[in-house]
Amino acid sequence: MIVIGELINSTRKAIAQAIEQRDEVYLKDLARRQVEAGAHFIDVNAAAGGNEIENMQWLVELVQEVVDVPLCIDSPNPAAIKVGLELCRQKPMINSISAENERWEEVLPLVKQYKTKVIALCMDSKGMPESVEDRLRVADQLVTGLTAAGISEDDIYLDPLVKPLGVNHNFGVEILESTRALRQKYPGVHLVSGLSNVSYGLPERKLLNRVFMVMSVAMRMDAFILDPLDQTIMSLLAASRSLSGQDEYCMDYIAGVRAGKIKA
Ligand code: THG
Repeated sequence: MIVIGELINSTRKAIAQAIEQRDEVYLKDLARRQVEAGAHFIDVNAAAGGNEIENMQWLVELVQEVVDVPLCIDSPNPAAIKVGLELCRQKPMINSISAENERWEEVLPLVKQYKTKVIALCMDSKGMPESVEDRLRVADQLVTGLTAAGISEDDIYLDPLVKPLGVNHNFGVEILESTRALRQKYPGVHLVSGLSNVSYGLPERKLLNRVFMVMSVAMRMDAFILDPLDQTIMSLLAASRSLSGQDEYCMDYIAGVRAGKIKA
């Protein structure tokens, strides 16, 4: 199970402000705490406000001063992704490529040049996926294209693109069914989602995010972009991992409980 810590994202007001003010203490602390809480990658997004290129460079260096985990370089702008990758000390992940023509053409060369892992969004030039079938069709283009370009399945993280349940009551089921179908079709690729989109606009969002994570693990999703400082979601993730056959003799679960990291 792979955890991508989502908190250093400039779409959050506190982060945009901290980047703007060059608040090293706050941002370093957030990086450190996410890793201590169990994040395997730190997502770094500096896209909001101006000077994205400069901000990305500053942020990537800053985060690497305090943590040893690889980064997930998150930007709509390929030029910003490139400067971020250039500074990474460990094999990074790109967030993200998609089957949109321009995005594909601009990001694929970066995946190849920097030998990165990559999140591949199940969307194409027609826009967001509207059904399970849309996701399967686009996923096929993505996996075929990426593997043809020499990218190994282990470096591909398909993202079915979670949409808000508050907009349509079927959006949760659509993702769960997509996840199951994608796993069946591509046993060797990773499946990732940004959980918090599901709860957008609804009350008690953490409750929905947590339960959706557990349901997604049951469908064999194996990576999540989430808030690792939510101890409850991290405990549920560990329990879900054991319950879905990924923790022999429940060794990791038992060790986590003994260490005080996993709590009911
Ligand atoms: N897939 C991929 N990347 C993604 C997403 C995805 N990146 C963005 C997003 N979805 C996941 N990342 C975050 C980061 C922070 C927050 C939510 C998702 C967050 N939001 C606050 C909230 O939800 O209450 C609001 C902002 C604030 O704090 O000001 O913290 O699906 N590939």
